Amino acid sequence: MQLRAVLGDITRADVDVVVNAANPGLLGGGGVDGAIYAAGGPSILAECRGVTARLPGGRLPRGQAVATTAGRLPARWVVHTAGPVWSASRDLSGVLRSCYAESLRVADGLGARTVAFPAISAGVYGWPLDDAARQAVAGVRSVQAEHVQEVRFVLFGEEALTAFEAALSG
Ligand code: AR6
Repeated sequence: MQLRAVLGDITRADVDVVVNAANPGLLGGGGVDGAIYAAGGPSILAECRGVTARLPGGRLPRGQAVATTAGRLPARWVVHTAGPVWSASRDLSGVLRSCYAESLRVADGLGARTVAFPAISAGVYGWPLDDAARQAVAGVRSVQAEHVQEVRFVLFGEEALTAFEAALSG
């Protein structure tokens, strides 16, 4: 599995699976989530409603992942995962690594060859970028994928790119 980091808008990524930095309700929001729903069209939200209706309490636990189709995005599927909100007093890094590992497992189960990830939890959820990048790389590397050949971190801004390049070379 090849891992690389690039600058770009994840909604435009030419990959089989785009991972969404969602929230447990899966009903949309800002950041990556808002951009995916806006660019992909209403079918993604409609599928998410069906998914949450089958989940206990109507919520996706943080660190887990579920797939929908991708509407009008270039990707075939969106894998939705809810990251942890940054906490200075509690170590939730295992939950963040799990977002990457579980999303990759779901993507691999669909037969995806290419997967694009954003910097989960590093926006609205406030996770410091350098550590978010380290957890991302560790989470992806913890999985032995059968089908996925390329994991692409698609990032907003030079600061994020630098953080992910450092994590990838570490
Ligand atoms: N392509 C690539 N990266 C992006 C894009 C994009 N189109 N848009 C933002 N980023 P965030 P979170 C970067 O806030 O922290 C939503 O309301 C952004 O600069 O999208 O996990 C959800 O519904 C940052 O580096 O995700 C949840 O409630 C990174 O992607 C909550 O926000 C992640 O930022 C999730 O917060």
